[in-house]
Amino acid sequence: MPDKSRNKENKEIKKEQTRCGFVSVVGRPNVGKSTLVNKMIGEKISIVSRVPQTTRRQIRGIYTDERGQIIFIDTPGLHLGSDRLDRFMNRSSTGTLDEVDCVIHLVDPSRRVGEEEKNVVQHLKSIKVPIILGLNKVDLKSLDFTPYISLWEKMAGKAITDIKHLTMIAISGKSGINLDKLMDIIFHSLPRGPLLYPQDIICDLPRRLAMADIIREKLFNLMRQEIPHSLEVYIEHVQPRKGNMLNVKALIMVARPGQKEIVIGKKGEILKLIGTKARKELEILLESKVFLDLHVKAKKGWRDNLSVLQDLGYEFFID
Ligand SMILES: Nc1nc2c(ncn2[C@@H]2O[C@H](COP(=O)(O)OP(=O)(O)OP(=O)(O)O)[C@@H](O)[C@H]2O)c(=O)[nH]1
Ligand SMILES: [Mg+2]
Repeated sequence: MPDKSRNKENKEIKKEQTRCGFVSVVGRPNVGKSTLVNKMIGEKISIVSRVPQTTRRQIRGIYTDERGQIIFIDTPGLHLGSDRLDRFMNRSSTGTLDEVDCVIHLVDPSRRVGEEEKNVVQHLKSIKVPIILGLNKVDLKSLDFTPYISLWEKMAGKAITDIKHLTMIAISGKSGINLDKLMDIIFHSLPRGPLLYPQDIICDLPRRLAMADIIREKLFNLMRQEIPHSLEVYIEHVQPRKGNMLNVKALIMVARPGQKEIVIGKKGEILKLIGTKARKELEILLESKVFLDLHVKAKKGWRDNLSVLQDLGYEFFID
C-alpha cells in the first residue's frame, strides 16, 4: 500500500551503508503495540482501540530513512483465550519470534503484571535476537516499572543488566517520548543489508483487510462488553458506481441475534454512525468517494469455525 508516508521525504539512501531487518512488537493486549508502530511509521496503518485484542493478525509497517529500513511487525496481543481465532492470534504473535532480527517487548506499567505477561516473557526469554523492553505509556504520571523488571529478572534468573541482548527504555508511543532513541537502538541491532521494500511502501496489509479493519475499529470504539470480541467485518465487494464513486459492501458478523440489534441500534442509528465514521477514512484510503453499504448478520460460533475464519482472510490457518 504505497502512501504519503514520511518515508518519501527522505534523502537519497546510500545502499552500501544501510541496515535492514524485521522487528516484532509483542506484548499482551492493550499495551500500545499498534499505537507505537503507527507513530514510528508516521501514518496510521494499524487500528487502535481501548478494547483488548484489537489487532487480529500480523501487520507489517515499513520505516525507511538514510540509515536503512525497519520492518515492524505489529502482532496481536498474546492472551490466554483458547478458541480457534485466539489460537490463530497467539500463533501470529509467537510465530514471528524465530525469524526476526529484533523484538520489542512492550509493557504497560500502568497495569499490574498478570498471567498474560508471564506468558509473554516465557516465550521471549530463550530467543537469541536482541530484545528491547519498552516501558510504555510514560506520559502517564507515577508509573512503577519495578514489577516488570523483577518479572524479567525472576524468569531469566539474573539481574536485568546481566541479561544478554536485553536493553530497556521508557517510552510513550502515543506522545512520542523517547521514540528517536528507540529508533537508534533498533537500527544498531539490525544487520547490514540492502532495503527489502521500495522506499514508498509503508504497509503490506491487503486493501480489503485494511478496509474491513477501518470499519471494525469504529465498531470497537462504540461497542461495549463482549460485543467487540464477538464481531468481525468482511468486505463483500468493491464496485465502481456512477459519479466516480466506489460502492463498498461490507458484512458485520456478530455471534448472536441480540448483538445484531445492538449493532444496528434504534432505527439503524448506530449503524449509520459507524458508516459515517468509516466512510471518511475509507475515502482517504481509496482516494475516491465511497458509498458504504453495511449489513449485519448473526452467526453463532464463528470464532471457532474454520471455513468462516478462512473466508475472513485468516489464511495459513493450521489447526
Ligand atoms: N497514555 C497512553 N496511552 C496509550 C499509549 N499507547 C497506547 N495507548 C492507549 O492504549 C490503548 C491500546 O492501544 P493499542 O495500540 O490498540 O494497543 P495494542 O497493544 O495494539 O492492543 P491489541 O491490538 O489489542 O493487542 C488505546 O486506548 C491507546 O490510545 C501511550 O503511550 N500512552
Ligand atoms: Mg494492536
